[in-house]
Amino acid sequence: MTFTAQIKNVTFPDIIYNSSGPRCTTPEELEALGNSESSAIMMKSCSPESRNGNPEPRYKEVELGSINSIGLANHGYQKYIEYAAELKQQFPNTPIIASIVGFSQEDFLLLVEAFQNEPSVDMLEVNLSCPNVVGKPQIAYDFEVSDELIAKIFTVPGDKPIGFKLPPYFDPVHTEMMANILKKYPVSFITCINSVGNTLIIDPETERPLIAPKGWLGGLGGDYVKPIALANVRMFYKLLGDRMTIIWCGGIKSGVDVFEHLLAGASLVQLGTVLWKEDVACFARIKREFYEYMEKKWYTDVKEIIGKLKEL
Ligand code: RRO
Repeated sequence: MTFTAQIKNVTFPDIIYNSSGPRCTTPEELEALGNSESSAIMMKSCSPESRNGNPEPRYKEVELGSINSIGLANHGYQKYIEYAAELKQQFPNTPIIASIVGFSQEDFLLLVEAFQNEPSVDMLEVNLSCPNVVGKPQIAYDFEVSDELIAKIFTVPGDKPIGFKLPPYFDPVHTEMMANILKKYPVSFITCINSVGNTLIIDPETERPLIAPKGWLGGLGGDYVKPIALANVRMFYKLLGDRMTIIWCGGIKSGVDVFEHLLAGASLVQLGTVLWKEDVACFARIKREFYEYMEKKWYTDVKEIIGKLKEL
């Protein structure tokens, strides 16, 4: 069985790892990921300065998924450089990925430069889609601003793969507009999708919303979002699959989910809500289920299924 993946010079020992967000903020959480069957260590999106994030309650689980408004709580990028150096010593064969967010172009450029210069970081995921900072709209919904920012990011020297975490798009015209921007630059990968932003879940017992920040609105993940993520992966695979890796994030909780997303065009997958719910044991379980399903279908290499969704 061959289940590895390659993005530029970065080799992934398997195709399932954590998404930025759940259980990847503290050194202890990052070490637990290194000791798990996650095939990479993705760190929490970081900003130039440390942030406490939004007031509690800011994360809740429900049967079909999760809602969060963490508000980019993180220890500041300098700490994640330190954490990455320590993790690399402990887990030399595991790719370490920095996730970065800025509040201005200058912030993004500072962070890209810092992580490009840090040898223990293998890859950079630039988050253009955080839905939970009050007064800051999701960058990737503004095509002009995104284009200008992405152009600037690729002026920073460095040879580490850079990719972008995108929000869900709900109209193919918008997907195509973003694809046309991404095509202009040496983008190595895109991660589809961030949580579905600004949703509301109500508890009918208490007659209250589940989370407090931002007028009770938060990013939705889990089962709710899987078909949205699938559609985004498929649309971007059709538009960009020949020039960059498509990474799926959004609603995976079983090995069969992984199989479906590979069919749609993803080459790697990230676990979010299920990692929050089950902790790091989810990697071994989902990997085992995926292997079993591949065996049942007589496939031996992920390349046999990536993008191979059959026509109707
Ligand atoms: O920290 C958050 O509230 C958060 C971020 Br940065 C993000 O990109 N996506 C999300 O659902 N939550």
